[in-house]
Amino acid sequence: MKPFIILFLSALMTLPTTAQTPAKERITLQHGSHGGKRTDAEMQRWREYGIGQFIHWGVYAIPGGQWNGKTSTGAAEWFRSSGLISKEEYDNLYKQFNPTDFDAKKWAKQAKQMGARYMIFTTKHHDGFCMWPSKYTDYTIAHTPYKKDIVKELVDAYTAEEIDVYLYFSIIDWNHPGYQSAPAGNDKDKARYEKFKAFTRNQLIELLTNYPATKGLWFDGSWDKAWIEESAWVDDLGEELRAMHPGLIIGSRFRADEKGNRHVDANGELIDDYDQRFERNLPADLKEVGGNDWDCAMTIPENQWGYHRDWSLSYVKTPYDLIEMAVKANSLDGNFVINFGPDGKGNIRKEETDIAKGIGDWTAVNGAAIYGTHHSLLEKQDWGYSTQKDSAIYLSVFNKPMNNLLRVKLPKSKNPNRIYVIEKARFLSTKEPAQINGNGKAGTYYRDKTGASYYDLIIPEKIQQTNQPFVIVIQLKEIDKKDQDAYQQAIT
Ligand code: FHN
Repeated sequence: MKPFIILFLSALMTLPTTAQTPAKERITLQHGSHGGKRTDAEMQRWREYGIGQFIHWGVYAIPGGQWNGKTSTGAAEWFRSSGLISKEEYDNLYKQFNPTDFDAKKWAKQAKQMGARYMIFTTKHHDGFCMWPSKYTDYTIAHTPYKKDIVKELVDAYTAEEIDVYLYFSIIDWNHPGYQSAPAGNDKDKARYEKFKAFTRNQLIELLTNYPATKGLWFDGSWDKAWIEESAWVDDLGEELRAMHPGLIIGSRFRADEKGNRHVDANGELIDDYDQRFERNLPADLKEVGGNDWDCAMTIPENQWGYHRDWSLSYVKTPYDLIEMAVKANSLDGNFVINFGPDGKGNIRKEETDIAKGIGDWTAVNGAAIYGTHHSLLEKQDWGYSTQKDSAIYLSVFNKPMNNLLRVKLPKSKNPNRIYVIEKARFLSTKEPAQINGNGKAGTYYRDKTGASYYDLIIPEKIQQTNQPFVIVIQLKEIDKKDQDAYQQAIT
């Protein structure tokens, strides 16, 4: 053998057999994540909401996506940029804003019936129009024919219904002369942007001062490079707001780290209290959630948040669709927020009213599968989603089995000599027990190679025939394998 081949082979033999991945070096950040998950009572309450209501309401509700006989296919709340209305016409719409049908108590009652435990309201969207009488601009509700403080009416009405209120606030403000999307290029622009920053800070302090019942701030439009570059200032502002309003909840859309990362910082850690990346898009599984708290805000039509007169432009979700999404969100440890876009007079459209009612009729019976729950011990199964609260496991069934037998796969015990069995099972709608096929006697359940067991629960005809998703709540028990048959006979 040639000497260089011998050298090469012996070098190969001295190499470690498994490749070592070097530990990722932590980047020192001043303005990244400020710690792990919050454990305080306010955040715990947030985690248990399950379902929320979003309301997008502003002067864009007057055109409702249409102007001079033309219809915008874009989002109605972006109508100022639709090209169908001049900026001047849009910026004068507020002079006609007079929602005489607005009844905050009626909205709050409807949200309560739907099962919303929190509500997020657009105090100011990208157009800069303020639904509260801000003293820092004239572009507010106080200068409309309506005059009354809409934010106050809503905070009071929803709080009275025990629905927590969160204030949506857009960083983008097309009405403020200092607002810029790109970082200032010269001193004049810098000075203008400083004024905009001071204005933004003042408005946020004003909101928390005027509406002390507010539980959190829901930021939007924070993707501009100009805002991202202000990471240190924004971080300080966040700390200031938290100090003045203990327990305040802020999601990941408020600020970036000093490297320009949004939502998660350069070390991959969540910025602020919960992840806001799942807009109109649910995560596929727990892995995607990464152990973080999160919410998903969802529109009823495809991408319309504000009032659009024409809902024929896209698929409109049904209560069934939205209930399924809400249960899925909770099975993955998130909250689900359903958006409403009232019209220019202050009415919630009939389609939304009917949808809210449909969801509410379901949550009134089956809400235990959502509120205060988290992902369950069970793995994801084809019939739907499972959630858990303490020892109760809720099986929410969206794909009904054709043969009236719901096959439920139970988890494998960590102890090889023990197995899980179903101790109790009942339907939430009828409160009747769910029977195990064959009473779970030998031959009527089976175990796979991994040791997981499967049971068939009998779906009675009257439940099978409804066109609604249904819920079975089960309690599991771990027993010695050798006792399984005797145990299953005992619970009949
Ligand atoms: O541009 C907005 C949009 O109009 C709407 O307000 C949504 C709600 O989350 N946020 C922005 C898009 O992400």
